[in-house]
Amino acid sequence: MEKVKKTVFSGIQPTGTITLGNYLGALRNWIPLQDEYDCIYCIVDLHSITIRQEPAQLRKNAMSLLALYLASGISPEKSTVFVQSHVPAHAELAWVLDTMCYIGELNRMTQFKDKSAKHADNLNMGLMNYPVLMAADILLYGTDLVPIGKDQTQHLELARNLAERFNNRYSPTFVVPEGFIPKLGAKIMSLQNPLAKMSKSDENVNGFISMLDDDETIRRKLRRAVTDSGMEVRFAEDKPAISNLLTIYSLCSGVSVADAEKQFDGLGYGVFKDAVADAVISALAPIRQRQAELLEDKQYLTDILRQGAERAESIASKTVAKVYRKIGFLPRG
Ligand code: ATP
Ligand code: LTN
Repeated sequence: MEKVKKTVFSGIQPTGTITLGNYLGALRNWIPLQDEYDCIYCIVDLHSITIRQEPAQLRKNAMSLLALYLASGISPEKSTVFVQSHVPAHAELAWVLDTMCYIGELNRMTQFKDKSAKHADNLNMGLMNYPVLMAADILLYGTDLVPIGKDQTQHLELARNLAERFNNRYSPTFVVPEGFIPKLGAKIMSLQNPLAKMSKSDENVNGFISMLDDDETIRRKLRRAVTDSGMEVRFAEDKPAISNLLTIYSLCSGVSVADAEKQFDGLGYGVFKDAVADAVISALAPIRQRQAELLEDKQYLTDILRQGAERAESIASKTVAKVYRKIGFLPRG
């Protein structure tokens, strides 16, 4: 049966509080897609345990992330919102895809290389298999479009290759997904090092703005943000720090980068940084307030996850059944 609407799938790990980078590069772009697509938005907790997590904190992070999804504008009426570990099909398909993915392919992944260097004391198989589980997430739902930040393009490419490999080896089964990467904001950089990605696991808290930072903290972090030499507010390759702040300003205020350059012409970095702070605060404060309200009603949140898991499972379990049949596993009868 032809699908009426195309399918979107994306997810974020419940590893701490998400940053302005996650918001501008991913979450924010999920919202408008809800009107045009069948959207499935996942809290990818199976992925998060590739790095050690404290159980009580992990539970808390997952609820907090769900509330942030909703506070940012994800509608549980329009979209399917669920937790990855609630739907066993993710782990099941990941196993099948593991047998079709070469060690060399995973060894080349830059995120794997970065994370193994950072967590040398916990070089577990999950860290290496991470992109295969992500491929399973995407392929289970016949996903057409995957909204992600730039750092995930290599993983998406692997998902496409695994889909094609399965389709060629057996018969057409999986949709080969496309990435959806924003033109501006696909890689928000650290406020302390404009050559490194803003990351929620950065040990220098001044490098990132968390979605739950209060107004003062946001302003302080932006005032402390490193800048480039010179004093013009200009978007340029030799000005990575200012270009990053201009990107943040543009996305949070709605003013284009070109207009912002004109607006701050001759005003210097101090005035500019304060304006960036104002823009970020007005973007994040309402989300933060709404998130706190949502977290008051755990029953409401739990109900959303139960419904989401039911909907997701009804699609995903059919895909696994189809895959098992094509592979040649005996039917249960
Ligand atoms: P961690 O720091 O724990 O490795 P992370 O901050 O990279 O995690 P993820 O959960 O891995 O967060 O990513 C969720 C989504 O946010 C992905 O689509 C990813 O591409 C996007 N993303 C992450 N960091 C940035 C960033 N700095 N700029 C733009 N998008 C980002
Ligand atoms: N690996 C992603 C999170 C993720 C994801 C997905 C994103 C897991 N499964 C499926 C899109 C689609 C990351 O951002 N680190």
